[in-house]
Amino acid sequence: MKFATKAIHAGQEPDPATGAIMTPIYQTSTYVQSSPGKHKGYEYARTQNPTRDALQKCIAALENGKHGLCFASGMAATDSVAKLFKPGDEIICTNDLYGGTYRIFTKVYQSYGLKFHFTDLTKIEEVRKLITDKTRMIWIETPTNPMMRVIDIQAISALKKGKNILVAVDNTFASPYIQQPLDLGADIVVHSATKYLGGHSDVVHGAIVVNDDELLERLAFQQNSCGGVPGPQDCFLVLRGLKTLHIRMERHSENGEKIARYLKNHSKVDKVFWPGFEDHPDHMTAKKQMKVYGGMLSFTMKDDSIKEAYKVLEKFKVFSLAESLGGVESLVGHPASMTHASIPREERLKSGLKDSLIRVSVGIEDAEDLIADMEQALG
Ligand code: P1T
Repeated sequence: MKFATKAIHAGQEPDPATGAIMTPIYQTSTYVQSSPGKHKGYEYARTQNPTRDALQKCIAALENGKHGLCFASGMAATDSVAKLFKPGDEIICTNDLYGGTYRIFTKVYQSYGLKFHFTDLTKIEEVRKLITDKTRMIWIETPTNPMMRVIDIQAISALKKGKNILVAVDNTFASPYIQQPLDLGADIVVHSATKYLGGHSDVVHGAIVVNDDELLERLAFQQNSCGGVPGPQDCFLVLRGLKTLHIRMERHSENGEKIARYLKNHSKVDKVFWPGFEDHPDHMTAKKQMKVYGGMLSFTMKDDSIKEAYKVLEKFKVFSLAESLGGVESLVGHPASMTHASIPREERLKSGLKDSLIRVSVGIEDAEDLIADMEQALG
């Protein structure tokens, strides 16, 4: 089946009890047993829930993967991946990434004995030098949050050949409509489904997709043992969001391109970071692995002061100033004081995240209205 058909049908049969076309919200914590251990495949809702099952199958199908697992948030999904490792294990990780991921790695898992190397994953030879016999995972986020660097998933995945290393890709910024990391050699895909998968800024949710049966077993064990599972209502909302993912991503990308090109020609703007530009440092990688370039971008101002950034951010009327991204509505954010405040300033500057950087999640409104709002905010 092609993507658009899978987005609407994968994992979803009319409800066997009633024929309901849409997967019901199975709002139950437990299931009846006719005799101890004798049941219809469902015992307790932390372990299984039919609404969650449908969603897990649908996300897996969209990622061209075999198995999906859903979590209460993107961070709960990342947490389950980190729990695969033991003290002494080393993880190589992109140095430009969501602040919350940096925080859980450095403030939670470092104290449990995992060692993290944050580095520029676009420099493949530098990554190769960091690999030791203790390396167990390479963590990719691409495009990166918020500098919009694009990491070559295939080239990084080639580095693990013959070694006991997993490659995990946080596919939140792209969504499976734009890129499918498992097809490029990755072992694990992670999502903050709060973003494009849900698509309407009305749910916090996470997901993992893998192909390997043993890896699924280990992750499902974490999911059930630690219990960071989503409720059935939230699964329903993400399942509904997925049905329009392909259409939304096309419009996010079209609008993203229009805003990026508008900003590039603006006299007050210094640099615009959007992977569709031919002069973007990773454009060739983006062209190779991304179907379209998406609706995320960031930019710096010629007046590189935090005051100037705040002045612009306070003026938006159609764009809302808020954390998060990937919803139908356009958002702007200030990473240094919002989503990436948990990364020390000197670390942020290493990946180019200046104090004046503004991040934009371009929604699917009319592009003319969005450009007019940019114009008045920058003016
Ligand atoms: O918020 P949550 O669903 O737990 O997802 C965390 C997360 C994981 N990975 C990436 C790439 C993310 O961007 C996020 C969350 N990010 C924001 C809230 C943000 O505004 O960047």
